[in-house]
Amino acid sequence: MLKELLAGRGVPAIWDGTGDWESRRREILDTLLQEEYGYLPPAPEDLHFEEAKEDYYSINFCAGHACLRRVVCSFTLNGKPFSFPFKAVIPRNKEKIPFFIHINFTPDVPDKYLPAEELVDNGFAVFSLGYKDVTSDDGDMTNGLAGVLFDGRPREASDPGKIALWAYGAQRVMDYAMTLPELDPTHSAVVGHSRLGKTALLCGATDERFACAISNDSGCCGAALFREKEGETIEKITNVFPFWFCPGFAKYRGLDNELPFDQHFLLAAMAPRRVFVGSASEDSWADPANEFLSCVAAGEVWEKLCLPGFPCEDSIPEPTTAIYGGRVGYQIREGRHFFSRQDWHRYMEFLRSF
Ligand code: GTR
Repeated sequence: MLKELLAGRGVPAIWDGTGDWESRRREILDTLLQEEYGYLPPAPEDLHFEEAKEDYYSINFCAGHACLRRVVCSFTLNGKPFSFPFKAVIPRNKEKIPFFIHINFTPDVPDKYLPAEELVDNGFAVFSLGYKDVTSDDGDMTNGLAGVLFDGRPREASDPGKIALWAYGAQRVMDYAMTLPELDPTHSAVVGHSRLGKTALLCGATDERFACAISNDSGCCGAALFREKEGETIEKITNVFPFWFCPGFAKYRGLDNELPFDQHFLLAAMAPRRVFVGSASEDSWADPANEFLSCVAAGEVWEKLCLPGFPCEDSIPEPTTAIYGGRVGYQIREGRHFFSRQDWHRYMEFLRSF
């Protein structure tokens, strides 16, 4: 029934299972970067990290069960220097620590969207990046990473929007995480809420070091299929937030039901790695049903790779449901657009499930 529903809506097939998945993966990623998000900047030069000295606050963080590290990342891009801060919360005296790289609205740790102590108590490390420390959330392309990259020139059709730049920042945090031997990169996830859920999916899709990408209530241009979507559409999102995307994306306004790709391409770009999508029952602007259907459509790729894809029933789930056991996972909780403790527990559960 769900497969027929998707076919009836004209959701494009991702892969026929012939040839090499990795080259097809690169093709679908290329489509998404060229048409929607813009290409991420090239690799940084002279990348280095500076850790602030521990103080009373950082030593006693989480009753001393974890250290809170304030780190500054610096590099050269486009011949110009750039730096941004982030925070790391790492359980003490542990090995093979699973971890999240959290792209957040504020640099604060803890934060309403980041129950850091609870993650530590469950054995997880978390890195948190305040997205505006990478570049502002508006059409100003002269500050932060955007300023360094564009240097005052106008953006071209496939130049990155802000989502791609925030994703690039989170990849630099991963560069730092990879230097810490106590962490377990096979249980690493990039995670974000809403616009930063869109960012987390793009970040994971374009960087194979992330074992998994997790989006919370990411909706339009995140996990949700455009076709027959409730709430936000391409026209609505590009009217208010044109700067999140590449300039060329505006040509798809009004074409949500016809465009040559859809958001299941973004989920599938994680294959053969893992992806987890979270929805909230009252978040009709994001459209939980279309976030779920996107997982159904993407799951086929893993099945064609002879891996467990998306093990769901043949119907749209009621809240509260969580689907584990495949390389694509999904959960819907009751309530509104928010990154809740309950959501975090589901994501920790997913990372524990493999
Ligand atoms: C809304 C936007 C959504 C979502 C949300 C958020 O205004 O329309 O796509 O990203 O913001 O980030 O909180």
